[in-house]
Amino acid sequence: PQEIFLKNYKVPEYYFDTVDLKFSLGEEKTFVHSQITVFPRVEGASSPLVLDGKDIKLLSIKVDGKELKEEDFYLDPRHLTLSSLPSTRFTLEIVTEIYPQYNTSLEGLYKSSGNFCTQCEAEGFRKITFFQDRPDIMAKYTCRIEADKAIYPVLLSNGNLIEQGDLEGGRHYALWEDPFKKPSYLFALVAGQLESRDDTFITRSGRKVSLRIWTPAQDIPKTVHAMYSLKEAMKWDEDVFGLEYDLDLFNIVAVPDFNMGAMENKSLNIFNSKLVLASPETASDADYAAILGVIGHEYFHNWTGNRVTCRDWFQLSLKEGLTVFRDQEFSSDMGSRTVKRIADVSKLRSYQFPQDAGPMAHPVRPHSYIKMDNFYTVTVYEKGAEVVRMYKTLLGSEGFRKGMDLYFRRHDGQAVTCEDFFAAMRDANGADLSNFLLWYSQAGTPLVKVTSSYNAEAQTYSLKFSQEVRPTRGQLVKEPMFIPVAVGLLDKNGKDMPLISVYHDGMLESVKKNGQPVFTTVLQVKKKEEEFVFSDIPERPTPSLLRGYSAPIRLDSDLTTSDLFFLLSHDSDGFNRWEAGQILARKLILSLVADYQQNKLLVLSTEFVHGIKSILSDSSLDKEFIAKAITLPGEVEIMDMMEVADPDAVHAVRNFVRKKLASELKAEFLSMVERNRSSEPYVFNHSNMARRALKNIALAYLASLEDPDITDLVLHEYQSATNMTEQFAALAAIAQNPSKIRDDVLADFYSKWEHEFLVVSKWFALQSTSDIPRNVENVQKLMKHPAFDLRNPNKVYSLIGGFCGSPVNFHAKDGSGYQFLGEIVVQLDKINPQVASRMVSAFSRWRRFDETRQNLAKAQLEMILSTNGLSENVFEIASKSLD
Ligand code: HT7
Ligand code: ZN
Repeated sequence: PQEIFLKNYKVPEYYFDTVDLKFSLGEEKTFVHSQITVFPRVEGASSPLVLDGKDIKLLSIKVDGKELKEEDFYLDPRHLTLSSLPSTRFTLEIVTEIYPQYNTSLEGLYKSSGNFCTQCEAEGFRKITFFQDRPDIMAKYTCRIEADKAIYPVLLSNGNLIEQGDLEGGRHYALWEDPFKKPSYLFALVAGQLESRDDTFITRSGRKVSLRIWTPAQDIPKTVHAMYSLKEAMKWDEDVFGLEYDLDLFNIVAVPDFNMGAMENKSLNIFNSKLVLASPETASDADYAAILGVIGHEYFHNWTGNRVTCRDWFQLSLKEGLTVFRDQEFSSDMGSRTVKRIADVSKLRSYQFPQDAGPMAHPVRPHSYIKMDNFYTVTVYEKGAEVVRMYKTLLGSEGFRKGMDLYFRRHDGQAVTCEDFFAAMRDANGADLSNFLLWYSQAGTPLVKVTSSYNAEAQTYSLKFSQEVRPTRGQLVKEPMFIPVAVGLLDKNGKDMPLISVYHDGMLESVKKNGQPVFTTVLQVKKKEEEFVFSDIPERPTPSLLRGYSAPIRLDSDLTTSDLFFLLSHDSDGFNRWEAGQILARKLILSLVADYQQNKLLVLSTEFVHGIKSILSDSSLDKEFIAKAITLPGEVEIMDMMEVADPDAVHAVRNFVRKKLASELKAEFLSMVERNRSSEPYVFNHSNMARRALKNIALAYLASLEDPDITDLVLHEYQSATNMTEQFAALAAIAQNPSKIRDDVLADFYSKWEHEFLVVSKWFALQSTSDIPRNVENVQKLMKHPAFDLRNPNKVYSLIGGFCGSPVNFHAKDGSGYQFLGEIVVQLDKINPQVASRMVSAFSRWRRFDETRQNLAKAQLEMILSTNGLSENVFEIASKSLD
């Protein structure tokens, strides 16, 4: 397979002006007629025009109406190369034949539950017709769709519907025109039996926009929340960024077969049904929150991604990092900012940190790829969002907004790079962002060490920073990064001290804002070693470092256990309050893991139990914050901090701590369940979600006790629940421990919900992630369950992805988990390479484990690589994992 490099980017030799597509959709064959107006970048230059094409049958090519002679084109398995072309603007017509009904890759044009739909990002358009399938080719499109009227009554594409009518033989057509230039990856088509929920949105300039959410008829009642989310997102983008929607129609279509979450095609977003459909009975609070965030995300792409797009796929984070940041901010504004930040940072630590420390480590802007699909990663998305957040931290809200405004002023309608975004931020603020661009090019999580000292005589407080980025694949030497560290100092009563000035680099700099002292200031750490000295500090403070998690780094400070308990109860920065508890929990679990490995008796510190108890009883705290604060760090996060990851020890110790807390605080947890019941109908809002979160975590703690009275209580919660959030939490609590009751309740849940595809996926996930011994056998059985289907990505993610996410069974020392995954990857690769390569990624951290596990995992990777006809997707991940 060929590796593609950022450094080899070349501007296209030809541009496309207009693209007129005609689809004739059929059960056996689909014909695609494409008419493109082409112009050379340099008039008179006679370069060949190389078009991309994959798995499509070429029927004819015409240039300016004349069939091309055989000697003037060359077809290979991936390209169609045209030569002897006119030296000025010309018309190119190409007819292809495709077979969407056999397309199980869910890329290009395919069928989902009998309906036609498309997924063109990143390189799926080339599976529809021959094209320069790259994002810097932007053109205006029309799309005429012709299909059987009874089977496909609804025909949708991008832009405005300008004509429709009936044809002979029971067929009909619709003609769509998109007035905005777009790259091919934003093209979309949908044809099928669908109904819509309709609404309108009036933009702040008074434009009336029709909103339509399309699903099969029976699912329409489940689109209320998606419509609410869309309207909130449209309003938020106007309020916060001054960005209005630009067409008269916005369509969303929900499909059950989709490789990722959703796709931002211009005015025709296509969504995985999981991220559209919700009712209180079938969707949990987490689902409701995810729908809000993803509907927002795809809508926000209309400006960050569509109006201004990427020059090439290496720049993916330009649109994805920025749009994730925007959706995070949107969700924060719709709920609790602190809780959202905690959730986002937890995700970063559990998924992105391990990626950054493993063989798949890559910069936010990768330098090379074999298959672009493999780079839709937590690094590009989540770390990319952290990079955008750092601009805001450094420039302030107003400065950030000025940068965004300039970015749109300069680049509307263009395909640009991460440097263009950086330049807009810098120029709009006249800011010195020196080596900030390293965040785009250097992989790995910086490790920052901080030591502090107080000088009572001089009344100064010093923070000394040192930073290191470990070598990653292909990047052995690293430069120091530009790290914004937001800092506050707490006095002995836990109040924020006023900050006035800081000595740095031999200069005394005021940190005041508008002549007033501040309570948080952002230190710009840029060198390998650097000191900042706060002046006018009358007593030894407790530092609150990296407030709000102001940079995506690992921080190692000299805070003592008592400092951390102090911050846990006093820090005015909610994120750092939570963080103090997490650091304490991580330290505690790691030291117990060492005890466990030496067969020592495990003892839980009473100080820790009291810390948790005081959070539980603090009525001034937000309930969702409490739920987060008493959630122990995940097993992956803990294993990530060990020299050699030991899944069995981490699992045993985390369970021990959970159970011990449950028994010490049983009365508190019981009262939390009691006090947080409600007989009101389900409402999705912060206070109700917070209440349910607290009740559910209390139930989970209690269930770990394996006490028959508690089992009765949990069963009662399960049976009396009127919404999925509480019903599923009770089911999960019961399912923790193997028993007849567990089996019965799981069977009961399935029989209640077997006709709800999305609930069945939850049922699969609950069982696959279970830590019960030898769970691989249950998962193998579930693969044969009539509701399981290897062709449906949601089911694969639930059952196989879920299993890999449960360390104790996936990393079973007998290799059973690895062998199971190895076999599935080979099978799945033949159906859907994108999904198979997501699954194979579970092996990539194999070097973190002991020798026995290493050998077993490595053998599976080698087995996968020796398979005939392996996709490039899986090849790239498996081979880089072995590197
Ligand atoms: N921009 C979208 C990316 C996407 C995608 C990429 C590769 C393969 C399938 C895909 N489906 C959607 C999603 C987003 O908004 O981030
Ligand atoms: Zn996106």
